[in-house]
Amino acid sequence: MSLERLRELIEIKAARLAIVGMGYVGLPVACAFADAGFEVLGVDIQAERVARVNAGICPIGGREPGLQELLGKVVNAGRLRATDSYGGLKDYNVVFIMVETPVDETHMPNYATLQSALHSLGPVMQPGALVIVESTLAPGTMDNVVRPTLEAASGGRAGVKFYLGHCPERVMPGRLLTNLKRMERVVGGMTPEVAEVMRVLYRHIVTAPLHPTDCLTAELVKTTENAYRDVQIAFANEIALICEAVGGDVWQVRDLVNRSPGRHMLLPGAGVGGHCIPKDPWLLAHGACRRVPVRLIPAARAVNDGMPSHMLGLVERVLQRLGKRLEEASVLILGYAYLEDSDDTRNSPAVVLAQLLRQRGVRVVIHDPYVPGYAGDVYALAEGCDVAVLVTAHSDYRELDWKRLPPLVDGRGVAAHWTARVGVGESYAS
Ligand code: SAJ
Repeated sequence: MSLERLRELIEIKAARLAIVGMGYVGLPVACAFADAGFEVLGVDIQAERVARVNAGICPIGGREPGLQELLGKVVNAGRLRATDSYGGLKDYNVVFIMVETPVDETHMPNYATLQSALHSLGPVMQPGALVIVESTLAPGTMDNVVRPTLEAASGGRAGVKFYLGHCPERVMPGRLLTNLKRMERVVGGMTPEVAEVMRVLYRHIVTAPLHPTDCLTAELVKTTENAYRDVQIAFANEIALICEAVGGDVWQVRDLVNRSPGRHMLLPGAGVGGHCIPKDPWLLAHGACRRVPVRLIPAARAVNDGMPSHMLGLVERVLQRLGKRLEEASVLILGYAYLEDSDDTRNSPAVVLAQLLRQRGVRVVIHDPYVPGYAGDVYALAEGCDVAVLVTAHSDYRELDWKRLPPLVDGRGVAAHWTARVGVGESYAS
């Protein structure tokens, strides 16, 4: 099929769309395109996830406003169905790839899932199909990994047998559908003509501006925007450590700094979690291919990754004042998710802190109103605990009666009554 013909089919919503990966990125996109009027096939290797989608039951956790309703609507309308087989993809004009692209313990990209999807797609792909990768990629991956893998698997060449594009996702747990519709997107095409077809396609579900560009730029934008945020957070954390060391209060310092034009210091905290920020800077650094001395990105990662152990230090100092050794203490962690008002615990600093405490023999009690298994009466859980540590500033915690809790180490500067606070250190007043 020619690109022109594909564009015509897309414009009248007659193009058939397939989405590989029915996770927190793929599922909302599948629902949005189906709701826009396209016939959509979801592909996922997890049979249980496929069954839930076909039953109209949302397979991803968390509070995602509107997603369950939309899924039920489009499945009942027969516009979205799911399968664990790639075989049907020969009938689909556009194939989105939305699978995980993690980094390993040496911070190298792990593209095993991506390559597996490409190897499965290649042999069955419709001639002239447009393949769009939304997964976050190290700069250069589309040209050096995706293209050659798909050419080998399909026996054809990019631009002849298929077309390639990269439109990095910009999802946010808790706001999947809203972000999808309202956030600007970079649509990177292997050629300007492909980028234009992608723009026409995404216009069906995105109301915000769409920015056509090339694949490399799209890879750079996504990894840069998250590396930028990681460095910003690391700066706030380093200022917090300095303030503690010299007896300052980072929360007051931050407030006054941000009154200076053009300053937007972010929030110090107990660490940086989630599915994007801890990973994407490493993808960007990898893309630099050691051609430049990447120093700031690893340094920022080290600062942020060091915050859970800094919190351990604050806990230890409070316990010392109470005359308690770590190994005989009980500590209550407030907030296990990585993000306030979320149930997502991926790469959560609280998980790291709990491990560090347990390694030192501490009895750890965890409360989190959003994470299944950790909700419940926080005051009851606090019984018998020597110290509480606020790691994630869930809205629910802003109403706590702190006097009913043990001495608090406040990891986000939000508690009204605390004994130690990140960016301040110990308070001898309380
Ligand atoms: N964090 C801080 N201080 C801050 C901001 C965040 O310590 O000032 C911590 C959070 O507690 C969390 C981690 O960093 O543990 C990540 O928080 P986040 O607000 O960046 O939320 P994420 O990880 O969901 O990031 C997503 C990203 N979106 C996409 O990748 C599409 C990121 O690019 C967005 O900037 C971010 O949402 C956002 O702005 O909400």
